[in-house]
Amino acid sequence: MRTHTTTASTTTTSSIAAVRNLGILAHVDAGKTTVTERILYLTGTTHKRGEVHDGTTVTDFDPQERDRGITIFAAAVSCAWAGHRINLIDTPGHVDFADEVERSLRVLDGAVAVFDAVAGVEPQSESVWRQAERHGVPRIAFVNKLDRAGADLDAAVDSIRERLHPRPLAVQLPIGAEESFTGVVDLVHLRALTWYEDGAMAHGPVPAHLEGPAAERRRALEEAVAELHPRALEEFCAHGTVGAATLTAALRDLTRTGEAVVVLCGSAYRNRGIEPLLDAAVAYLPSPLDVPPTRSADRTQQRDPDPEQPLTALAFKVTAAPTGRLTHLRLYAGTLHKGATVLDTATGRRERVARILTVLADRHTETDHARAGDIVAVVGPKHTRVGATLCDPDHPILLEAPVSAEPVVTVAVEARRATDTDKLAAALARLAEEDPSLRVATDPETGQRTLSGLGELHLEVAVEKVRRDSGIEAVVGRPRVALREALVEGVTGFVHRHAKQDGGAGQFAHLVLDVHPLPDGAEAEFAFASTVTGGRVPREYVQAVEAGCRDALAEGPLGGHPVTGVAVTLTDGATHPKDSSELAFRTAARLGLREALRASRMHLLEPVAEVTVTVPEDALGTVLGDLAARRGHVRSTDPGPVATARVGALVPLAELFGYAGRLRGRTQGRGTFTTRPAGYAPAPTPAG
Ligand SMILES: Nc1nc2c(ncn2[C@@H]2O[C@H](COP(=O)(O)OP(=O)(O)OP(=O)(O)O)[C@@H](O)[C@H]2O)c(=O)[nH]1
Ligand SMILES: [Mg+2]
Repeated sequence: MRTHTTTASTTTTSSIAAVRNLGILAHVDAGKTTVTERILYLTGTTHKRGEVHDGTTVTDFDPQERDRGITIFAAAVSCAWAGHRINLIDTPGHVDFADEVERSLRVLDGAVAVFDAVAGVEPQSESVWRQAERHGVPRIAFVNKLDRAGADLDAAVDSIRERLHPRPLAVQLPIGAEESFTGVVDLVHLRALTWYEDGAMAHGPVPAHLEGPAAERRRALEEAVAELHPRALEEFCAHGTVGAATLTAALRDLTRTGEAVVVLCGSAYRNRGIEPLLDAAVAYLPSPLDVPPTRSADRTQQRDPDPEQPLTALAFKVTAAPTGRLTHLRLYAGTLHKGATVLDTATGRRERVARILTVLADRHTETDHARAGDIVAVVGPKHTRVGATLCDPDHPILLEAPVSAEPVVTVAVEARRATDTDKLAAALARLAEEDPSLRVATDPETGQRTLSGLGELHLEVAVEKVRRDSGIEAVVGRPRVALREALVEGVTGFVHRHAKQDGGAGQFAHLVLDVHPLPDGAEAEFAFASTVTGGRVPREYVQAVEAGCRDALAEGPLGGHPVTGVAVTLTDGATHPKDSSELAFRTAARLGLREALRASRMHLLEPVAEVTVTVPEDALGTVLGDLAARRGHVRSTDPGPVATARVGALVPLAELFGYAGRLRGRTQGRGTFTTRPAGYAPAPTPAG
């Protein structure tokens, strides 16, 4: 039977249970944007299939995304499938844009993790998987690119089991391989789904040559599910099998609890496997009703996904669009009407929502209201920042804002024409408002303006965006990494007496501090305790001491870098009846800890990255030599797919500037590499 599946995009259902807010997550180039593009085509949202390499996809609409062939900004699109409304966010895979993924995950209820069938689980897939795990976002897996030479579903499933989740459950069996991959056996319904060259799907019986393997795998699936799910187990024990309905229900439960990961497969590029992926997303991933109610940041208030409750929304993205400033919102409770006044809880500012838009990447459709569970964009709010809560002014609530990654790379940026200096500053500030992982500052020593971000590419894209958007040419300095300072060995019983008597009220504070490194792997970067007894230092002053210590940690003795991993204990102190004050204690702590750090043994820390280099086997020696010259520690060398070797190494970020070009040169363009942040490690002490 040949079926052309193009559902009209007008299919809507009013029920929140029929909404799916999904993210597409993966390593660079796994095919997220292509999967998204095919979903939009199949759901009738678009009428042609765009390609990443032609720069014609819906979600990679930024000119830089089109030129570079990668996703940079998370893009939201809405579509309809089988009576469900699907709000989809296509996220970037490159590690420099991980903050976009983080902000998206904050507002998603489920995700599709895409894997390359040749490469299996790649480093950044692992990172985004853990990110999703931290947010409690349930996932299904889509093993893409089954048409590629060397594609292997079983190997990809094994790598998921080894690196991500102990229970991947493949619910499909590919029909044909590589060039001749034409369809899948749906193991839940024991039927074949095959695709014609034009992308139309056909249902049919399981091909005779696959009947045996399909039955075997179905059995294995039933056993695995029965092991995890009581109702499936009951049916399995009573009848010796588990029916399709029970399997589906059990897989849904196991997906939502995170006990198992459903794995599907296909080739987005060749238009194969997308319909069952959509069906699985609808069947297994949660609706806004299936996720826990939203709680305020301080945990004192709770809102259910109910359109009748007071409006509760989170601004997860702010973008400048030709139509004006767009604030992207996830509604957690209540109904938002066009023209409404909302409260930005953190700032206390009221904002008017002039228009509400359903988003299709860079195109929008107006709507007059949005309800709990929806993802929409609004025009009107002028000052709302990323991470702000917008709510009913009569029922204020503050949601937890997404946490932004700390920038690790800094460049000096100067306008090429002196007359552009102010314009450049304004443009950079606007950019940092849209992307909180970018920071603009002024170097106190040189007076130069600096831009900090998560990597070289991040900064390059930012500067290029300013050039394209406002025509301002900038001169960019050499990238520098953000260093930190840490203790090697601290001091005990360090005495600091702060006494100032220069007319008027004096200042007096006497402190005794123990200063030690925090144990490795400690969560916090600073710990403070007081063991002072007998009220020798009143409680308010103890708090002032803690604040003063934090002040001191902003600039370490080695080079004014932030100090991390410090535990301070206030062991004793004394006050003066007239001259002691909170200010005196705060100042004393700041100066005292600064001195104590100078008296301690300290070292510099630099950011390091976990690097995975995939190179042709014959170039392995050169690449290893080069990594060593870059102070890299090679941790693993494994055979990769198709006559390649895969090297895992820990390399200081500072040594990775320009590595892309170098690797291309040394491998005649055949080597690729990916990085991900791996924290900080001791840096060599500068000579002198
Ligand atoms: N052979 C093959 N190539 C594919 C398939 N899906 C995507 N590609 C190609 O892989 C490349 C990367 O695809 P994208 O969709 O941009 O991947 P992405 O995951 O969105 O990449 P980033 O957003 O940059 O992380 C493009 O050249 C696609 O045409 C597939 O199923 N088979
Ligand atoms: Mg993409």
